[in-house]
Amino acid sequence: MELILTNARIVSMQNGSAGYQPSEPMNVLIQNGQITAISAKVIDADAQRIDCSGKLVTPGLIDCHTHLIYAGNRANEFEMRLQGVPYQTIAAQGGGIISTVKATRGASLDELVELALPRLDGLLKSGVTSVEVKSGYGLTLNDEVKMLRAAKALENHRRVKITTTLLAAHALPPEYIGRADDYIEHVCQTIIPQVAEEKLATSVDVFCESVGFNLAQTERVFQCAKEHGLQIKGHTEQLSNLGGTALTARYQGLSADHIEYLDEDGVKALAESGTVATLLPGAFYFLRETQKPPVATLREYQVPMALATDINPGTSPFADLTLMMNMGCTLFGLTPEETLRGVTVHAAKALGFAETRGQVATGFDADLAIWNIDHPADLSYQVGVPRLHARIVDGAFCHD
Ligand code: DI6
Ligand code: FE
Repeated sequence: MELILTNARIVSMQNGSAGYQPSEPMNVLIQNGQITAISAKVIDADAQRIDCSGKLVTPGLIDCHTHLIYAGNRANEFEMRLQGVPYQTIAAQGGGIISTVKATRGASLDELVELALPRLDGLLKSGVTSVEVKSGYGLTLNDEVKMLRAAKALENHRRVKITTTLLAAHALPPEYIGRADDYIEHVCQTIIPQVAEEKLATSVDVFCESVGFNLAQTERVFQCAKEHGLQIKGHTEQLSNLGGTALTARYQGLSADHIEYLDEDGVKALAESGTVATLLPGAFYFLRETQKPPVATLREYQVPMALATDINPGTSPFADLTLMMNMGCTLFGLTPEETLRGVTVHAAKALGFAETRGQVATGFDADLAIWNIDHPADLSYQVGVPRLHARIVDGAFCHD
């Protein structure tokens, strides 16, 4: 399996800002799913040649935070919120995450896959080649396992690389009302060990929030995840400042996500641990939040910022990663260069793939997006105009 791309204007995202500037037309040799040479000279090899005709070639985009697997629909809650009912109130009344839990428990694995495919197709159309998918709408051992298996099964239906995260500590299941600590024990004694043993997820995430789990409960889950060799992620400081981000950093988490309410000490903690700050402007926009993440402070401390869709039925029903790039600029004041880094280099780091994904460079996975645009800022600029020419995943050319 060898492939040569010719006339590719590469936006490599290597070496800081230099990698944001499109190169002169180059040739790219791809062997066994990896980029093995990039050269201005003709590459002499017996391989299939694809003429990119001067199109831009970026790393395949990486959506490093999604809740792609779920059943049900929450358009009714959207209508309630527009009439002034807050998200937290809807959640407290049994709506919110729990309404999706009920629908997801009632769906089979195959149904969950079928329901997720159109959402996944939206992401792929926006140039995505890697997607992180969380559980968190099952909240029993069997239903969490079903969600993680459904997420993995997406790879059998589309050319895409799926990374799975266990989010059993997403919400308190109805059968545990008033017994949150007991549920956390169940997560730690039963769900995490089983998921680790079956290798159904590589990370564990917790919704650390007043409507989720408190700091002590979050720490209990992080400790258990570490003991089972799993990596750590956090939904932290989304609706209030509880200190979940600093806790995630203390456990060398891969990323702390949302972080609208993060303060300077929290930013420092991220900087010290090398944890990625993942910004989720879709949820900020859809909840009509006003507290913005501390972008200037994150820049000051050089914390890598990733950007993701957070696609989910309650707070971010958006299957387009380039739309998030646009929102990252308009709502959070990121530059188009920062947003592209956020869905490539930094998103790769947020998944633990900094050495193999997110750059067009020799030795990296051949996961690429080929675009009908002249400048990478266009990715953050236009919305809804088809620009993707093709994707390449592990060296396989996909015209989808
Ligand atoms: N934060 C969010 O925005 C989503 N989960 C989370 O922890 C919301 C998920 C939902 O409302 O279904
Ligand atoms: Fe989320």
